Amino acid sequence: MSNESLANLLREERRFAPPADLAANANVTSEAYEQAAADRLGFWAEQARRLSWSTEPTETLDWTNPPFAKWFADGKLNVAYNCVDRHVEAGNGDRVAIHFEGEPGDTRSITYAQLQDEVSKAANALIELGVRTGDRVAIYLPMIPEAVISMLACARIGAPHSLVFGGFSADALATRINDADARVIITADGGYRRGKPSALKPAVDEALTRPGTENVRSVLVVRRTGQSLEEAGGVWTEGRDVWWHDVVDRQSEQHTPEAFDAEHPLFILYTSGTTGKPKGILHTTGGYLTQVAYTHSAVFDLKPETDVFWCTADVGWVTGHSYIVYGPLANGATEVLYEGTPDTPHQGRWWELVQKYGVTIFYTAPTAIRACMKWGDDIPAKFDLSSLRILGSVGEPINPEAWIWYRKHIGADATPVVDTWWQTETGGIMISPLPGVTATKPGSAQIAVPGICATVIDDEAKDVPNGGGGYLVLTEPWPAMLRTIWGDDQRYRDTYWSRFEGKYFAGDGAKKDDDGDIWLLGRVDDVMLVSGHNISTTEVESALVSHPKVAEAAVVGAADPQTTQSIVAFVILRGTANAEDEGLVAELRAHVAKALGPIAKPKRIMTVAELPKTRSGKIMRRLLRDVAENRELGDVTTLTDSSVMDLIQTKLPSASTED
Ligand code: 6R9
Repeated sequence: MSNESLANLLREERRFAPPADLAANANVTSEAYEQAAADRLGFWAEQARRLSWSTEPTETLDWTNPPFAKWFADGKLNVAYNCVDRHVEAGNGDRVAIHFEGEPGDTRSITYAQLQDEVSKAANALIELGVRTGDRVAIYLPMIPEAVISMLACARIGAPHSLVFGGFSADALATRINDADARVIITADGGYRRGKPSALKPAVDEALTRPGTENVRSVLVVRRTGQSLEEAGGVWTEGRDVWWHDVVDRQSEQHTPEAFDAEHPLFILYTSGTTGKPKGILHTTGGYLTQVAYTHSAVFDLKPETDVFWCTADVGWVTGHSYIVYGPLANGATEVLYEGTPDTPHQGRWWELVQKYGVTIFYTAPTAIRACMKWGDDIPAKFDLSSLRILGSVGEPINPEAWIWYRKHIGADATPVVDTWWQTETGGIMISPLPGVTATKPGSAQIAVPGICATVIDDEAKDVPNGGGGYLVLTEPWPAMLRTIWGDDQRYRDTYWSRFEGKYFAGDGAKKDDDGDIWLLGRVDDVMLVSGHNISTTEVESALVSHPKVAEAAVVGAADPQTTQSIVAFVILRGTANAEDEGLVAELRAHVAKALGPIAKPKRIMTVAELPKTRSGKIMRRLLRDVAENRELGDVTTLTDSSVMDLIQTKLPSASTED
């Protein structure tokens, strides 16, 4: 698409109506909004009936002690029973739950009946290792079936899990083990990444030498790569370390799940936050499972008999918890689990897997979509992607250019794209189009899903009118909400509930367009103040990426004596563009000025080869601000690749331009 036609498309605010057949057979119709608006709690009580309870709840929400919510408090259920056993009991034991694809190409398909056996054995093994209801288990695994099995085994015995992403260091692992006071760790010798084995167990060994980790009794180790532990720098500690194949494989396949209170802790998941120690976000059982099951069915229109779902997130992030493990499995879905990176061994690997497994619903992040755009349209074009019927996006604002590319080149210009806004803290999807109902708009997450109350307010906590911008808030409690920060109720209150009385402040900026649809504008900490104007980093980035020579962009505000802040942009060019092209910077500045007005024109633009990102793909603007303000770099430990920053810093003097 030419740049001009894209601009026209956006100017028209073109909407894409739901495909007629999808709308006719959709799981959710527009009535759901009316029903939820008329009786919100009644709506959620009805959604809770999707689950199998051993004691049906009679209470829906207890909000007598805000911000501490209880949902379905007198109900009892077992999460693993809901995600596994009940599907077998319903006669679907032969349905594939997980199509696993290892990075080296090894595969394993696990039916619900097999999953029931595996989860039961792992639960029995954890009990043998002394894990009791309420004990915390840390899970530090690659994307292999044992990660899902371990999570469900923990849920089955009521032991809250704490996943630590396999890319995190020994230090990050130690901090999380310590904070949650974990008793057992489940890990692997390693996993495969970019064509090579990548060790994990040595990081566990190192973490367990740190103070505060003394209560870890056992380390259960999956053999995945078969590498020598000693060569990888680890040690086997007799009496503490045990192999999965020694301990789990010999267990009985029988385990009777016990029902737990709806408010029993299900998991802790740490989010790094910009300052201070990581926050252990606590999620509980009944409300969480209700919302993730409902949203997975409503937002992805899941038909468990025929769909093949694939969420590309890592299980170590909340997206993996809610939309690889708990939502899809509660709904009896068939899904793909892929261990590796999208470009190993070639840049078409994802699309090859879509073709191989006949994936119908695909859920990924904008950063990945932009990477695929950069690699070129011809790559997905080599594969048969005709099975796809719904595409999802999560993790960052998706710029209209990437949205349209995704729909056109992956979705054959026909599949709805659902841009889903939510957070680790919200547990499940909160704002998103519904594929059979909403006419979608490129770049906008649009409206809160039925039963969720979100709005945009100003500094005085007043709703902004259509066309206005401000802070995104949630005005009513929701079933999958975090219950607290593990061990720190006061920090929970202060972080989320103190900025605006009685409202949950998500930390994101947003605007409402003329139709009242919500557009996310990034973290408010990232909003720039230029000569008295608030300018969103997201909007300037989106304008830059709409230029045909730009693949990706990150924008920050740098302190400026004249204008308070000035806009500094870091851009990655598309394959054919030349970084030394003198005219390009001027062209890009003019392009932004045309799209957003002269005030939003970046003062400096630097071309770079890579951008600093967290391991879940979010741009670390804090580090770019350090560069733009010539400061020493702050904490780089959550960066995927710290050499990126060296590269960017060396580029600094030559590539900048002043007004
Ligand atoms: C699920 C997840 C949460 C933050 C959130 C926001 C950003 C996520 C988004 C989005 C715009 C979307 N975010 N989805 N921004 N549009 N569709 O990503 O959780 O890792 O906790 O991050 O991600 O800034 O506040 P988490």
